[in-house]
Amino acid sequence: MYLRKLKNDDAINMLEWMHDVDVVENLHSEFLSKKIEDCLCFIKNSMTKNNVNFAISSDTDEYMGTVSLKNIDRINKTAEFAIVVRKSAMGCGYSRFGMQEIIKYAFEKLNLNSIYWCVSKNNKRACRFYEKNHFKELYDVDESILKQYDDTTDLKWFIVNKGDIVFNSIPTLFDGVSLINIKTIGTSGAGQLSFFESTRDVPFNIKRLYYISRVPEGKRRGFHAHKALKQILFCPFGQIIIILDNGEKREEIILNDPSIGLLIDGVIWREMLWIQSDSVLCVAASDYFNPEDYIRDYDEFIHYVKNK
Ligand code: T46
Repeated sequence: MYLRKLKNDDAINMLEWMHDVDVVENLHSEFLSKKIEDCLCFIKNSMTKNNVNFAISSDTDEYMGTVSLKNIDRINKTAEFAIVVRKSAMGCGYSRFGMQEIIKYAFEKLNLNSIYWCVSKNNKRACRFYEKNHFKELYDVDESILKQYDDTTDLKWFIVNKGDIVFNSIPTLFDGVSLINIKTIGTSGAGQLSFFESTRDVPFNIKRLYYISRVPEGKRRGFHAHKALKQILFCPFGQIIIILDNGEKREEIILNDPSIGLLIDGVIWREMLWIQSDSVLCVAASDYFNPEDYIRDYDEFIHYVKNK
C-alpha cells in the first residue's frame, strides 16, 4: 500500500463509500447525496495551500480511501486530520497505514508540530482504534476550530504531537524491562499534562519519588542494579539514554518523551547518560530507599543474575 495523489479514476470508488451507510453513518459531513461530479470536483481541488488529500492506494493502484490534512495552519504549525476508507479496506491495515504516512508527511514535510481530529463518540470502532494506538485525548479545543462544526456535543477530540510514540511502536526490550505509555492529556496551544496512578497505571505501589537534575551533558550516572526494587523512569524534560544490561545483553533506550515511562522490574544493570544538559530524570519507586538493595559492582551483578 502507498499514498499517492488522487486521480479522476478514483471517483467511482470514492462514490462507493459515500453511498455506503455503514461507512458514513458516523461522519460529520453529509455524503449520501453526493454525485460523481462532486467526487471529480473534490479530486481536482485535492491539493491546495491549506488542505492536502491523498489516496490510500493498494499495491495494484486501487483507491481504498482518502487521508487528509485540513485547515493547515503554518503559523501555529497545526492541521486537522481526516481519514475515510471503503468498507472493503476496513480491518486490512489501510487506515493505520494512511494515518501513519500522513502524520509523517505533516511532521517531516510540512514541519507541523501537532495534528488534531475528532470523531463521533458513537463511532466506537474509531474511538477504540485511536485509544489502542495511544493517541491522546484533546480537551479545550480552540473556538476557531469548534465553530466549523454545527454540533460539537457528541465529538471526541484527539491530538498527536511531533515526537509522540504511537501505533504500539514500543519495542519489547527484555524480561524485566518494558516501556509504558503515561496517560497524557493535551490542551490546545497550552501543552500537556501527564499522570499515572499507583497500582492502577503502574504494576506496583509507589512508595517513593525522586528526580535527578542539573546533570551536565555527556555525564553518566547509575552503574548499579537493584535486587528487588521496581521503578518507572521518565523524562519530563530533555533527553537521556538509559543503558540496560541483563547480564547477557545490553540495550539502549532514549527517554525524550514525557508520555513514555520505562518500567524496570527485574535485576537489570542500568547506566543513565545525559545527552542534553539539564534533562530531568524522574523515578517512581516501589520501596523506600534501601542501600542494601543495590548491587554496585558489575562482577557481583553478573554473579548475582547467574545464581538467581
Ligand atoms: C536508580 C537510578 C535510576 C538517597 O539517599 N535516597 C534516594 O532515594 C536515592 C535514590 C538516593 N539516595 C542517595 C544515595 C547516594 O548517596 O543519593 C545519592 C546518589 O544516589 P545514586 O548514586 O544511587 O544515584 P544514581 O543516579 O546513580 O541512581 C539513582 C538511584 O539511586 C537508583 O535507584 O535506579 O537513579
